[in-house]
Amino acid sequence: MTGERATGPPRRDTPRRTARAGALRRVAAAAGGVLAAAAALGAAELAAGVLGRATASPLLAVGAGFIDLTPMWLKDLAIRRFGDDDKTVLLIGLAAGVTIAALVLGLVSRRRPAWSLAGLAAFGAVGIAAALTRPTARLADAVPSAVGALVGMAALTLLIRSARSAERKAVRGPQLEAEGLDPELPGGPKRRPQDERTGLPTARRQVLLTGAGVAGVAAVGGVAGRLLLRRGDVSSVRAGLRLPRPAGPARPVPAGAQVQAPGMTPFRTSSKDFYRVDTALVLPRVDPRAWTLRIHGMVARPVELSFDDLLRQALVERDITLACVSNQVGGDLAGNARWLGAPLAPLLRRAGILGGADQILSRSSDGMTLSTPIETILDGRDALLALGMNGEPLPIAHGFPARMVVPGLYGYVSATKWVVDLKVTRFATDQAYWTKRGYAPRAPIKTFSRIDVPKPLATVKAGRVAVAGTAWAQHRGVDAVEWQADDGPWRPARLAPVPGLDTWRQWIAEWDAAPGSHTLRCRATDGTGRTQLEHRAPPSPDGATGWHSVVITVT
Ligand SMILES: Nc1nc2c(c(=O)[nH]1)N[C@H]1C(S)=C(S)[C@@H](COP(=O)(O)O)O[C@H]1N2
Ligand SMILES: [Mo]
Repeated sequence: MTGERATGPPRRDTPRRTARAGALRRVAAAAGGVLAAAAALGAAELAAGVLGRATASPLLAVGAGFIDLTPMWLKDLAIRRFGDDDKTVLLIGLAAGVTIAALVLGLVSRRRPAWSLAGLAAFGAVGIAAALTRPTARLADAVPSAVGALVGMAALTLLIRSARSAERKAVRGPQLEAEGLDPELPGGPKRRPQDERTGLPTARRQVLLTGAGVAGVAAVGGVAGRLLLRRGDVSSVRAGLRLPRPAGPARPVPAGAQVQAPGMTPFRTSSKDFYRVDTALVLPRVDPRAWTLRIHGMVARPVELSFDDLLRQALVERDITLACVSNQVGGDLAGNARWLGAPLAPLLRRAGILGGADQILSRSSDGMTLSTPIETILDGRDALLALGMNGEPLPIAHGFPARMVVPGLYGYVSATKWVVDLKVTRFATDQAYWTKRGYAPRAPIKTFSRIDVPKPLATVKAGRVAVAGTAWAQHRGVDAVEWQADDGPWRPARLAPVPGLDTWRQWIAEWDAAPGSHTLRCRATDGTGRTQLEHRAPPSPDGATGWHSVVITVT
């Protein structure tokens, strides 16, 4: 019964109780920092949703800025360690950093509320700077971070105030209550009716209510913002698209293109297994009804193409293997798909290329730029403006509604996803994104071969063992693959047939394996007679070299 304590002797705070109360207050303060930060991010998300600008959401803008500033070695490391999950890892890291900063701000807010408010304002400024320096930024993109910072500051102020008043009451309350006075009535302590003095002390309840309110703002803002951002979703538009039949069908893939060995890589990569490499933290959602491709720069007649115009071109279907410059010796950042698209050469010729131009600087809807030598588009190879992949519209992650595909060049100098702009220019005039970060401006794919089976560190039975793998030298073709066990002689592998020069090529050999530990090696020779380099070089600046080897155990 509360009445009993009210008439008892005034409660004296023991040192232990004081220590416990202090710890509790610090925890509450730290939690307040996290709640205020959550409210800030939730409000910012809502503002981004209202604006329909995912790239202006502070976490995503800062993450994207981070990607742009990431040095080469770290980017290669991230791709090597995390592959397609590199962006998830980045976002988790960012969220962890924000949480720690928020805890610190909360703790600081107990003694120095002005500092913690200034801290929130500083985070807002970082968000604004990140959003405004995106290549596709508009002035309005500053709004989400600004709104977030203001809401966060307001939330933190409320939380500090309610905590302070609770602390004051915790000190004065017991004495006043002992005298039968209510410390929490407005206008100072007054006597209050006995029946109201029940339940949780109202001061602490008020802190909890404020905290819950702030958490509510965070959750509602975050969820509503996410829902609003889905307005821009183009999956249903994509699902409703019917692709025209190609005027130029693909050459049939020869029956033996797939070598028969358990665990072997499929000759055609399904779209869902196709590697993905790009800098997009938020996938661009480009509506084909609003999409246009501009061809301009050093041309006689600038061209603007709509998606309907693209569908009306004489489309061709081609099997082409893409490869990433970040692929390491033995790596799997490559995939072979059947692309449907319009040949790029006639489109460029329609615009009329002026003398002196040697580069196509392509640009995506998210502001990425890639440099492609003009001669590789005009020399008769199947350089495509692709809109279909493996019989379907391009998946959103692979460039919907349109991307470039140029056989023989690494992706970063040819395979522009979500492409919206082609500028005819010169290498001396314009530098693309990765060139500014130390990669070569031109990068033909280097001859590559790898052993797919047996897998590294596998254990196999002595006797006849199938050794098989994949080799590529797009647009030059693979003319030979040799393999070697330990330091034995180099022996030719059997090459599988291919539909043309632009896909990878599988190979297989039979090995009479004796018990023990063995090293298998392979190397390919391309259509110009040049053999893959033995020398190990890293992916930057223009693609890795070196012979692939695997160590296995034979029992
Ligand atoms: N818009 C855009 N296009 C891009 C990139 C990018 O970051 N943004 N990355 C390029 C790189 S480095 C590669 S290897 C290929 C990968 O294409 P994929 O993801 O469809 O396999 O896309 C290229 N096109
Ligand atoms: Mo790449």
